[in-house]
Amino acid sequence: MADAKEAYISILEKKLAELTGIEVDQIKKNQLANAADEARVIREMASYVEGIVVQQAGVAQAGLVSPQIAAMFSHINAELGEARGAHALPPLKYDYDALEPHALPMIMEIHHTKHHQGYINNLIAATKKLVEAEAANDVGAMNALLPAIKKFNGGHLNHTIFWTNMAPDAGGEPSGAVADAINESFGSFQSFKDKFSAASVGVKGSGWGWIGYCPKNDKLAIATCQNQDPLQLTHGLVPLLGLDVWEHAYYLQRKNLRADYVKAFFNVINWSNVNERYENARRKAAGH
Ligand code: MN3
Repeated sequence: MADAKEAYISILEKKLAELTGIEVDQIKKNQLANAADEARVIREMASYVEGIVVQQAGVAQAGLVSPQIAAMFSHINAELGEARGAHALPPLKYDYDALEPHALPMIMEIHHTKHHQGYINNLIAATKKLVEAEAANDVGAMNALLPAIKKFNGGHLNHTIFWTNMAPDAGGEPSGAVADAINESFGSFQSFKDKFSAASVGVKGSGWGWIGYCPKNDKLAIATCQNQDPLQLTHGLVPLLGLDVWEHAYYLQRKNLRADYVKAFFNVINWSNVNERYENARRKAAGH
């Protein structure tokens, strides 16, 4: 079993060298440096959570605890039906090799089972600390957890949406209500594609490109978020389509060429999922 896996990896490495023209050792070195940096950030946030000391402080009063905390758990609940603290890795609806050649199976597997799972593990730890802080009525500790919950809850929600936004034998142009909304909001599909691609390629450092639905004006908008900041909390838009532009999503296959990765994403967009999300968001905004 281990031998088969090694052989498989070595074939992938050869393919990678052919595709990119770069020696696998160099790719590995760069990738390891990126992964180490990401791991360091996550470790720092995890020890930040561990370091929050819950005390018997003042009694929690309404309006003092950030409403963003409850909002984030309600968004997770709406997406996955998960109660606060009971979070698990949602299985993909396709195999890890199903999105080839647009995403390497190795990237899909690591991204799903290591990165996404990592956010879930840390979210559970942060939630435990939150329960402890609530029991002690420690408003300071509750609010101190906000950045950690934002990162890990956002990481869980963003990836969950992202996996459903892709499918094998997908891509092309949208149809249904969301196609009309795209034409209305951006002029044409091509104009939307250009704007979404430019915004996603242009995210500084790690983050996400999104199309969201604005319940206030009943229109679509393109927005970007840093790190794992959730779209709804940051911009007030309901997420319909998200693109992960963290290097862990593409580096192994495309090195630093984020624009190529964004271009390839259009071949796997699951427009029927995006349309379903659009119709649900609209229904909810209309109050039925
Ligand atoms: Mn990711």
